[in-house]
Amino acid sequence: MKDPITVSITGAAGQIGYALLFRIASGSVFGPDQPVNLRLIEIEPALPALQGVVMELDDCAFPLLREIVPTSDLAEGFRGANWALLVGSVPRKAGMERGDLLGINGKIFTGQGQAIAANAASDVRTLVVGNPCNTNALIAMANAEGIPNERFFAMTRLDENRAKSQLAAKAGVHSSQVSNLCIWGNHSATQYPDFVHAKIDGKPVTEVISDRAWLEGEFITTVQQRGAAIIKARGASSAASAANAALDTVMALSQPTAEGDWHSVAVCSKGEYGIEPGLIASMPIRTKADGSWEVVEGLEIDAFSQAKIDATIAELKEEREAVKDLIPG
Ligand code: NAX
Repeated sequence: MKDPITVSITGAAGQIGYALLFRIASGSVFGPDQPVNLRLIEIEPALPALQGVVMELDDCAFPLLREIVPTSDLAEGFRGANWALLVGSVPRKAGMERGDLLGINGKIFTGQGQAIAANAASDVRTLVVGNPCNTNALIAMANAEGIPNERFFAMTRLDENRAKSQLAAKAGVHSSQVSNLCIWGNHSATQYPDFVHAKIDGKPVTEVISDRAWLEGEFITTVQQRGAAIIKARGASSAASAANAALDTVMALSQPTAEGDWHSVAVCSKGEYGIEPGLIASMPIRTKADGSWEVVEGLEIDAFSQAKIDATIAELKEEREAVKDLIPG
């Protein structure tokens, strides 16, 4: 049996946490021979609810689950973490401006970045799910001295999965036949789901779906607004699909990407595609056999796509400006 892997999860008593933990503990993420330790981090008022989740984890008697540590202490919560999944954050409430939310949540991620740097395992990788996830990841990264920038990620996989599902439905195929779907930029309503490079059964989507007006219009807005549509229908924000996408991201970053394909995740730009270095922006990513990753370079960006990418990158710059006091140096 392998040594256990340690996964720290913030917001573990929340709805995404509830949909995440049991799949990790069951072995369906890290494999049937990989024992797991869970370190579950919550704010103090949520510790009783978290205790209930721990009781349920106990009641599953998962063979691979070694240790469960529920805590509100960040040092204890991130101790020895190989993966840190930062899900917890404060939801936007009525009357709150976007800038207020950035400020409130930003403060959470300075402390978490510092605690990860001080306590996690030397190979720790951090995936931020809590919104605004790109900018929260930027803050955590900037405050995690000594951890390489390439180990910080923000989740856009839910957007990728949503886009694949929309394209598949329009083309009358299964979503598994859609590949090379890149979400560019911010996980927000400005994101650009790139249909130009996406493929269906290896053919450009634009050859399979001739309705260009739909691709440039309804397709993009449906993906951008899908979160709001789920809230309207369900009365609560996406949870199971978000948890599923977080686990898809962890798995996509843990195993080599299929030849010729890529996956979407927001990473720290080094200037690829003219995106300002240092921003956490979603791009097409390939995971290599040695476990490292690279941005897929050399894609030709047409004028339509460039305008969309410029808009979402401009928003990321505005967000960074709004939290500049939380970014050291
Ligand atoms: P919930 O409100 O159900 O759960 C959040 C949990 O985080 C709560 O239990 C709360 O006590 C905890 N929390 C708050 N501050 C914390 C802190 N400082 N440390 C530790 N825990 C803390 O929200 P849920 O539906 O689970 O969503 C979590 C986050 O995911 C939200 O920010 C949400 O906006 C974001 N999402 C991100 C998505 C993405 O694609 N990147 C999609 C889904 C989701 O909307």
